[in-house]
Amino acid sequence: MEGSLTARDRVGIQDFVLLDAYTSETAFMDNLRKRFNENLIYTYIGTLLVSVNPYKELGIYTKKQMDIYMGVNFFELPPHIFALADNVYRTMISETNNHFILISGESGAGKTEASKKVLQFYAVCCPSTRLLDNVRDRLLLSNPVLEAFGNAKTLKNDNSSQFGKYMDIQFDHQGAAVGGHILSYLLEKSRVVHQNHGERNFHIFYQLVEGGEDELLRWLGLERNCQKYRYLIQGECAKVSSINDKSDWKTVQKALTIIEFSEKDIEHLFAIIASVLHLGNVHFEASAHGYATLNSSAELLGIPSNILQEGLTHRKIEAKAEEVLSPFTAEHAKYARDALAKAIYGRTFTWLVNKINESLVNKDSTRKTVIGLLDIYGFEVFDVNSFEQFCINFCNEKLQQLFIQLTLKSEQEEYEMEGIEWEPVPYFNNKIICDLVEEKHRGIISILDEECLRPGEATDFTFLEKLEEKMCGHPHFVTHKLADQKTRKTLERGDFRLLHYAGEVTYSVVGKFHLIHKFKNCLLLFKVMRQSKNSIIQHCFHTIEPDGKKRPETVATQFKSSLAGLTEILMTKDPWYVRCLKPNHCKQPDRFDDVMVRHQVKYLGLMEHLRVRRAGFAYRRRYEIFLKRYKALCPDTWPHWKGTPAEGVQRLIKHLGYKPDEYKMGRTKIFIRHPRTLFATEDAFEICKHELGKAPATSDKRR
Ligand code: AOV
Ligand code: MG
Repeated sequence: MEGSLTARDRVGIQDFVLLDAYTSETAFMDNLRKRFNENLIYTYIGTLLVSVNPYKELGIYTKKQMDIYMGVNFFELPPHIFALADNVYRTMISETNNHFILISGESGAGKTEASKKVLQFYAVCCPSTRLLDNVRDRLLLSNPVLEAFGNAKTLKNDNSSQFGKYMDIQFDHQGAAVGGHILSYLLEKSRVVHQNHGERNFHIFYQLVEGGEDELLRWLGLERNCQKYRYLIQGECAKVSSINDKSDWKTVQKALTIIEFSEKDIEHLFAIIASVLHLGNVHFEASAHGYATLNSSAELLGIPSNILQEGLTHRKIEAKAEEVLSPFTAEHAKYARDALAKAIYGRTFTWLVNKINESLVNKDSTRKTVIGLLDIYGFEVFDVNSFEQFCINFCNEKLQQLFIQLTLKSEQEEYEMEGIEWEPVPYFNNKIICDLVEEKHRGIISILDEECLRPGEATDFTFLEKLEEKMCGHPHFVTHKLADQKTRKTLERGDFRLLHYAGEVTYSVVGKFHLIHKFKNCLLLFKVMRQSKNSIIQHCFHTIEPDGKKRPETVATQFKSSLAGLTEILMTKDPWYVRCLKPNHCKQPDRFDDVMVRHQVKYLGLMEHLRVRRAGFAYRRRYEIFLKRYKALCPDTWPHWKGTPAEGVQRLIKHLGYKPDEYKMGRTKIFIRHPRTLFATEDAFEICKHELGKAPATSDKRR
């Protein structure tokens, strides 16, 4: 027994629910750190999985590991992402209902890696027929493609997701993966034209330039030198040691073929990528070179170059009955060029997602159940934060809200269903911040819309003034004008600050919130794009553009609606959570920054979640499972119990000497008030196992 205690001391406890001092943040941190130092990056809070990014290969994701976790009861093995994946899968099969796994945490915490591990687990472990093998490959290979086009190196993460991704994996009644569907959310496309110092554009550009075959590059008019392209070098770090663009290019090429992109599609796709690079080199002071690259761009896009040039340098003014073209200043033309590059890239990305979805469609109409995987950009705070961070952080705010609603709700329901009384645990409810951003007529997005769509001279500053007027006194909103003496020093006049659930973020409004009147100037350009001979471009710009007559939707409103849609999708499914923590700011292994981790533990609400899990009863297990594990501890139940599991458990715990106030019998589960009780039982089980020379309880390998 002493031996097992020492082991526990060294590697910590694998489920926080069993922590004695469960309200102590220090005890929580001690346990997390202890485990991290032993390379044990996973710990449970009940069925929630906490993961700390190790920033090194641990060799724990092999096929052998998958086999170990396949079909084994959740708590019988050390915590693992595979255990969670397996548990979700088996619950789905046995209850024939839909589930989702919400993976959250800040940028670089390991969300995307976790989601890939889950997908790999299903790809390898689910039964399948030969016929469906290609669905499996496509599901897996959609990842490198989407990452190439949708991820980039940022200061926080060398492979940072610049789009939100929700993926449904569909299973037939035998549990085979038979199809999938991906929803993508707001690609942060401003980096197509601008990157902050130390950041890169999307991976695909570098992959093409570094890895593209000579012949391909010649055809695209590209040189094998990233330094030649303005859109690639603003962050001054085209080369990154952790990234191999050349081999990634090969992976993407292969993936595109397996997902069955036609040769024509692939040709058009890379023509577009190259055209964006050429576009970036167009400049508008009369210079022969500038026009040469404009010609290359036009050619690749399949548009006569004089028409593209006209579109880039003029806008259409409607005067009474006729249309007049009025020339741009060089400044405006640059803006139009960048707007076009972003629009082309963004729409092509959407096309790409749709194309992948086509290949994942399952045509058979029998009933399917799904597991949804949500991997979205993490909470971000940079030195300068703009509209993109505003959207990303709002998204995280919404997901936190969902987490709060679902955990409170499901816990409450469980006690209710089992006929057990409970007392709610107080939470910081971030609904107030969600409302601040999205409330109709009064929220920040509404005010932004109003300013964007208001005819006349709306500017960044009128927007800020409106905000100040409406938000005055709101506990989570500050501007220079509204700030107290102390805060004012750290706030610029053109900024506003939100006190998010995860911390303060200062957003720059000036030049960063893209008021839409600038966009209207580009309408002519969008018309031009519709004449393209490139089938993808044609397709992407085919949809009706805002013509200035109908009130168009702003990006912010579109995003808000898409998040509302996502919430709706998730609410109909059973939730599972992976909370990813980032151990340090330097992307380094074996470094556990206490202050930083503690902050994340706090804002992710892990302590409260633990408290809710423990409110009243620390532990609950279905009668069958409890009995199966511990039946050897009582002569009446070993080796076989003939009555109902509930009666068996009753007999078993009587024999173990559980006192009446230590447990409650629910309808299907036993609830244990204090972890000590379970510990004692678990220790007795260990000794018994030792004495019997083998585990009396067997894992239920069902597959
Ligand atoms: P993120 O998805 O949470 O950030 P990633 O999943 O891309 O973060 O992880 C960042 C990096 O951390 C990876 O590229 C790996 O190098 C390393 N890493 C993460 N998880 C593991 C693991 N389990 N084992 C080994 N290394 C790991 V963002 O997309 O930026 O919000 O937007
Ligand atoms: Mg990611």
